[in-house]
Amino acid sequence: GQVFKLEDYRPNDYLIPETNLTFRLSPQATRVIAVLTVERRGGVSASAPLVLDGDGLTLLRVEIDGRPLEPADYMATPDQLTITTVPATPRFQLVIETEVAPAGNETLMGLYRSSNVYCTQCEAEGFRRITYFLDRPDVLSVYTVRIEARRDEAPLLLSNGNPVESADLTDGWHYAVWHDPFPKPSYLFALVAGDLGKVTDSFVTMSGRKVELGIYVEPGKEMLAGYAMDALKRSMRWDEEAFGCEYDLGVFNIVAVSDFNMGAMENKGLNIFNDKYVLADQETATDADFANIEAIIAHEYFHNWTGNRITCRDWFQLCLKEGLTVFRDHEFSADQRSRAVKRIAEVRTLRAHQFPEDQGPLAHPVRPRRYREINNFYTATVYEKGSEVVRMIRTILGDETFRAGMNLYFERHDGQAATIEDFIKVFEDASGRDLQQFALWYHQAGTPNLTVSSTHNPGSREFTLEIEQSVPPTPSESRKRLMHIPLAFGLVGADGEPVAYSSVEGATVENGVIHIRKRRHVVRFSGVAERPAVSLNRGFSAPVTLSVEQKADDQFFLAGHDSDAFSRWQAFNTILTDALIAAFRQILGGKPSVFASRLTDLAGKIAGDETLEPAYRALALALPSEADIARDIGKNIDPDAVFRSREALALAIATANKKLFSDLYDHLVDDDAFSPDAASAGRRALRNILLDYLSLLPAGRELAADHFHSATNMTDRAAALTVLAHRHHGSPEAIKALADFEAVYADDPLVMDKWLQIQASVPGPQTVDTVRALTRHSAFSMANPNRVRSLIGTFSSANQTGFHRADGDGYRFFTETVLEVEKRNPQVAARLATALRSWRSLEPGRQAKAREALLAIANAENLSADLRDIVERTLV
Ligand code: B3K
Ligand code: ZN
Repeated sequence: GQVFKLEDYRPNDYLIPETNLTFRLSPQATRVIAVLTVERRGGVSASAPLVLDGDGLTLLRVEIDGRPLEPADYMATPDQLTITTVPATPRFQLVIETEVAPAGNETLMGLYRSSNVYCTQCEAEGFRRITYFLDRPDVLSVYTVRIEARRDEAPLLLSNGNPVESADLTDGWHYAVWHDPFPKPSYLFALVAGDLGKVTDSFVTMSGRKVELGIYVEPGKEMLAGYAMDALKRSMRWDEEAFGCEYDLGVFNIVAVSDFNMGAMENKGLNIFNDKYVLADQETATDADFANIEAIIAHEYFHNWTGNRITCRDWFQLCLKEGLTVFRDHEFSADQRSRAVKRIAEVRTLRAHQFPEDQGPLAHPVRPRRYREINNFYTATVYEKGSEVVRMIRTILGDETFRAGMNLYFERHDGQAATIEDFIKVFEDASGRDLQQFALWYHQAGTPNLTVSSTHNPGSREFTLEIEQSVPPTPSESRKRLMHIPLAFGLVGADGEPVAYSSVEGATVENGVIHIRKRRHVVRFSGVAERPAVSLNRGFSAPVTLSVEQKADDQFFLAGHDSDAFSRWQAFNTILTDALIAAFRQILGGKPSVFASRLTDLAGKIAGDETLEPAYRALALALPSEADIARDIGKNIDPDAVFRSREALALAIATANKKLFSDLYDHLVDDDAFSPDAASAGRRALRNILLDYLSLLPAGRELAADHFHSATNMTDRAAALTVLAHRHHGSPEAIKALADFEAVYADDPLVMDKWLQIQASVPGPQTVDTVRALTRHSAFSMANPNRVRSLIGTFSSANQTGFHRADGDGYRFFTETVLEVEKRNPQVAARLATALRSWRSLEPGRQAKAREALLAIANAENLSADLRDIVERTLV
């Protein structure tokens, strides 16, 4: 396939300032008439051909300025329309008529049908499946859209912008016209038509304009949209307060559909959502679902300014909108909930998804320079690491200067398609700082590592930190340049208070941040009488790994005393990780795993510490996942030994704290009416993790069964079902709970997704058979991305012992399924295939089998560009 390169960027010869679309909707044959105002850019020769993108299109008519084109004047293929003879005038009108079949479109790109609703997905390159166009983000156009449909089939007709008019036509048809005054790239176009239930509300903006808000859902599900609506209004207010961003149209609509390739899409004025991120109540959604809905509603809404008003020049700049918008939604959630808890959760996610990407064959810079398939670059690196990079800019500049830079960004680039260079420049201009070395965070792949050691000299009262940076080689980038790493730190005295120092040399230290810019810094703090404990990378100020020579005593001290909540959590997490790695080695050596009592004691202390938020305590008690442990071990992974080490530690903690955990569990029972707020969710999270521990002890199975049957919300019910299915697999209690759950929720696909997920993640070699059987269950469908991700995605990316079964059967199932999904939906298949990205860190036996599985995919016939790209990069 073709490789697209950043350095090849050049603007197109033509622009399309106005786009008029008419849709005559019908499931098998929808007519699309595009009336485009085309403009030749200044300086471009009149003989330059106009080359429009298409994808599987059937051309019915093409006219310029009212006259049909002669066959000699154009060339049409399904994937391109080239107009070879273009009028000499600088502007002309081009009419293109195409026909598309939404009903047969299982790729879920372009115009398709989801449960009888017409909807679109155009990012990144889906618009070209609707009509021939300059389908690239730097071509901004003002859209007017007329939708015609049968009123009984589609009483509701929506598109971007504001409604202009609507009326009946003959023969039971009707139409509506929408106009979006803001020029936008084609990837932000959207259309929805169908029979949907509506929830309405309104919002008054900071300048006093009233905005009509609508959330559209499957009829009968209106009562499940209340939380999403509330989150939307809070997002709109927050963006005004935090960033001065005001909404700019008279209406804002959200539509929930059940077949969707990702979470949601920020189309101007008409966000389209995976219904999983809209519909919720206590019966059907967990606290994690509520938090995700809040974050994604906010994320898509925030794109209105960071993405839509200011868009990307080309797809290499994807992080310009995505990294920045993730940063904004993280800040929003931090303000709505607990900042410390949110930060810990973010870092856990980053480490679980971005670190393995950055440390494996699919590593790429936050701003890539090459791609074969852009849809494969909607990655944790672009999104999550992209957000961390924006966070570091704020850390370096300080809140106020950062905000000034953002204001400059909105002022300078509103209405433009911008680049990462533009983004960095606004912060350079706002601060007067040189950010060129810092900009390497956008250009260089790989997770930097900092090696740190310390010495204290009581005689000279000098405390010294030696810090050395290295950036590992990544595919096609063997040599790395030195990065600018803002490392937040604290020196903590024996009383837990910050240790004062009189001066520091060896690095710039500002506001508690050491600026690492060279390979090696020897940072000397003078006037330090006693040896302090060092708290490093406070608040996770930089997305790096640390190799610290630190005494275990210091680690225990910081886990109990660090004033930075994140670092305190980190200290305990490091203790747990170290213990787990040691246990893993003991298991491989055939020895029993033993754990220090001060570790299990500390777990108890944290669990019972009433000065800490319950949500924080729950996060601290959550052991590193099997994948986390494997990543930290790094190579030669035997997933079964990892699993056993984790189970052994869980049992040791539970046994040592039996009485405490059980009292706390009883005490945390909540009789109040359900509320999804962060504090209530935190109490449920703590109680549910205690259940997880207690379930390992005698009578744990009965306790979990009780928890399940007495649950009054989905959070508790799903937590108990997980405990039963995972820890007491095959027991009568587990079998009964799974059956009860299925009986109650059989008609609710989103809840049945949880049922599929819980079973797909049951540890052990037998699960591959369960999953195979579940592919034939009526709750499953190969055509629906949510079902596929719940069953196949969970099994392959969240079940280490099942998927990596020693005989390779997990991989065989995976190969077959990925290829089957691919026939319908290449994008979803390519995403699934990334589950094998860390195959080289497995022990040799599994490694060979994983490689065979990847090769089997690579050698399959008619492989899509999406899947080929992932598999070939993974194998390199
Ligand atoms: N911008 C969309 C993602 C589009 C993915 C295309 N393959 C959702 C988001 O990030 O907000
Ligand atoms: Zn986004």
